[in-house]
Amino acid sequence: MGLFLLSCRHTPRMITDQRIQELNQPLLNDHQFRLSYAAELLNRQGVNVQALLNQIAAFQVAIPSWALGTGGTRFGRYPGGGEPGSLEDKIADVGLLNRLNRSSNAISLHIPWDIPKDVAALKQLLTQEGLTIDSVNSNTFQDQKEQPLSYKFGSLCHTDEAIREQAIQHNIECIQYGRQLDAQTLTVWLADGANFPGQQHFRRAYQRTADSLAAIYEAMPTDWTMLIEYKPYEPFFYSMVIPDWGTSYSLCQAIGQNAQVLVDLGHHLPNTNIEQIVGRLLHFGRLGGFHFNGSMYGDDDLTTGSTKPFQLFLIFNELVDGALDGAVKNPPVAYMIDASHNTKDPLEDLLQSVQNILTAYAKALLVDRAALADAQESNDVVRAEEILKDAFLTDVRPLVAEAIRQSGGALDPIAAYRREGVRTQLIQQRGKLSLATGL
Ligand code: RM4
Ligand code: MN
Ligand code: MN
Repeated sequence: MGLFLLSCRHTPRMITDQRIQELNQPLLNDHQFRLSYAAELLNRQGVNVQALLNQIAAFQVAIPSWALGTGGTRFGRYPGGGEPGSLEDKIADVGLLNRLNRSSNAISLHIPWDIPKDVAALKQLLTQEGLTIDSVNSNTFQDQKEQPLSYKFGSLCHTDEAIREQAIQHNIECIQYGRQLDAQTLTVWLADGANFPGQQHFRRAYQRTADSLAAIYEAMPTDWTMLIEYKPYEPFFYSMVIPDWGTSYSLCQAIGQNAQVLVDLGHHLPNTNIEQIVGRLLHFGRLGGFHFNGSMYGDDDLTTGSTKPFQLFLIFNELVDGALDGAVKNPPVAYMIDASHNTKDPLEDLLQSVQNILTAYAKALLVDRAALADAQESNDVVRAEEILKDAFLTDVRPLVAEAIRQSGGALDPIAAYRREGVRTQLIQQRGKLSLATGL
């Protein structure tokens, strides 16, 4: 009865498994035709197609609770309506995405935007939707109403010990909330930095941050991972305390084995070779997490793979290569989308992102690694590049669609979402003006 009331109070299942099968029906013929062609080509190259499909189907990328509503810029926000007003609504939205694409079975929470209230009911809802909470993210980049001390001049790096302590306690609270919902990862992104030369003592700010992070780490259960995310600029424009992977890495080294670097694709200056950073961190066994998004200039938070699909492929090429290399002792990487949607329907944007991620991953799986290693060893530059291009230019869309279909999802998740008029239904249920917590 409790469950029944819960699903009535919150968004009811708008697309059932059964309905997904019905929506797949008219697409099946064309799909089979395209799939058999793609599979035949791969068979001829000696690829085990079903094993490849299983790998694609197993790949899961978490959805951040803060990306389900409309984002904004400092100039404006254009909400599309029907946004999730509660954590329960957010779970329902991610459940819907996952039913469609079977590849986003976890949610990342941001505290205090998503403080769990009725834990038992939330757990029930998560089970019902087949979801887990993968990570909790602390927020010391905004002052909350009831918060006694301000983070205007920093949090974990602050000159005032009382402010550092408040920020440490907030992170420990995040861990406690996460434990209630069986999460095992704390993600720390610090907005700490300076806007003007001379404002902050670089070495002391670093050391205070390292000490604060060590205190949080001490309070963390031993089976948890702390992910330390870097960002070169924004919200501060002269310097950030953790601006780059080297700083994150050095902090992890100082803190302990369960501290890992988190790479957010938008947190690099233009033209940074991100795939090389990924390779380096894998080599050190310190790549713990990934935030996917699309970036032209900085933390643009656009749809993953929208502008630089080749770069996304090269990144996955490193990840796949690292996973296959027995010499790489990196723990499993936590994958998440970290995006903000100002132009598109957030749910459509997320479906597109997941599709682009799976596509890049599938292409990376197709790289002929033995041939590539051979070309690299013999310095055959042209051949090495052609091997990568060969995989990148393969049309893997029928394979991605088939992997999702075999898991019970939609052959065309965005078409299914539109066909069912999900946004219109959400607006009817939640109203035009409902706003999600988040950025
Ligand atoms: C930051 C960073 C964090 C995210 C916040 C909202 O730029 O990417 O991961 O939690 O934005
Ligand atoms: Mn991020
Ligand atoms: Mn960001």
